[in-house]
Amino acid sequence: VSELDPLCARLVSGDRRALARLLTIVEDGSAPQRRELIATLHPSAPRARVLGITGAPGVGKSSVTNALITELRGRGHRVGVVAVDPSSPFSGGALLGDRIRMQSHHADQGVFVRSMAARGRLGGIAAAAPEAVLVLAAGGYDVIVIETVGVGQSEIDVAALADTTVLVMAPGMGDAVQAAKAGILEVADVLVVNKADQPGAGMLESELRTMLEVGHAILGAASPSESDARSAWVPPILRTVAVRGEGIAGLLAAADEHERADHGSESRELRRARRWIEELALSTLRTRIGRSERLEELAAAVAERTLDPLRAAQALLDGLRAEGEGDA
Ligand SMILES: Nc1nc2c(ncn2[C@@H]2O[C@H](COP(=O)(O)OP(=O)(O)OP(=O)(O)O)[C@@H](O)[C@H]2O)c(=O)[nH]1
Ligand SMILES: [Mg+2]
Repeated sequence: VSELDPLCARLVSGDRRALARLLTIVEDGSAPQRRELIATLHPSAPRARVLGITGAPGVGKSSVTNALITELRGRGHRVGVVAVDPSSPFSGGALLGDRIRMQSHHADQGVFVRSMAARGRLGGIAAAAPEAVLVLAAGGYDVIVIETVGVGQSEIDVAALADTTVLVMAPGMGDAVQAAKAGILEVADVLVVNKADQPGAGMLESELRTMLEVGHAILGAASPSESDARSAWVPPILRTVAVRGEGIAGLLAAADEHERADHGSESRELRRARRWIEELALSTLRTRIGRSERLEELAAAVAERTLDPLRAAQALLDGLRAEGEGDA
């Protein structure tokens, strides 16, 4: 009998130490119990609402999250927070999450904050985050906030998972231009100009407004099918002073509205499931390719031009398929 069943039972009954241990299994994607854990929790875990909070370093994501927790607790929700650190290979000690934890919700049993390393496992946050959401939901947390720092892939991954993605910016950091360049603006459902008590908030807001208009025009023309569901939704731009809780009720109201409005041709749940399977399959493939000795042989042949790269890739895939199953 596995040690997992009692742990899962404790998780469901609200045991925070069990929750922490199960999240570690998920974070370390290679843990042998992970597959069984997911299989055990998946059929019956409640569906949780997922809010993504993204933005450049220091713009106030944790402060916004902290204020959001207060708001959500006021509505009676139990809130799980996953703070993703894309730069660190280990979640270890005093990272983002701990910074929140040390603030107002330290002693609140209805709040659980966890830091997680994006590079801790293959597939990064795209692979780990949906599993963390599953574990937290099974533990009774019905709203899950995922905070990601930086500008890049991790934000796009989180946007794919979240019901609503909030992009936080702050004046005086050239964020709008950066975000637009990185393609972040198009995955954001709500834009927040935080630190609105600082000079330059108005300028950032109008800069954003312009970029949104331009971006929408280009996006709408370039890929009408993909943007179908989203194109109807125009991301609102809100001002907050997170450290004082100002504008946070409005932010949550905007997220609510987005969730009600986001009626694409297919459900969020379906999109999420597709993406989840895809990511698992891809990381399995990457692992197997990484382990394959065949790659070296094929690379040598391609380098010497005795084999063309298309045939080499085909041979690699054929070889992997023959190697068997059970790595996802
Ligand atoms: N003046 C002002 N300062 C703020 C506001 N929100 C956050 N800050 C400050 O900005 C700094 C960074 O805030 P965090 O919430 O840690 O920002 P973050 O985006 O989570 O930072 P990282 O996780 O390190 O990327 C802190 O010193 C906050 O006190 C605000 O609305 N106004
Ligand atoms: Mg933070």
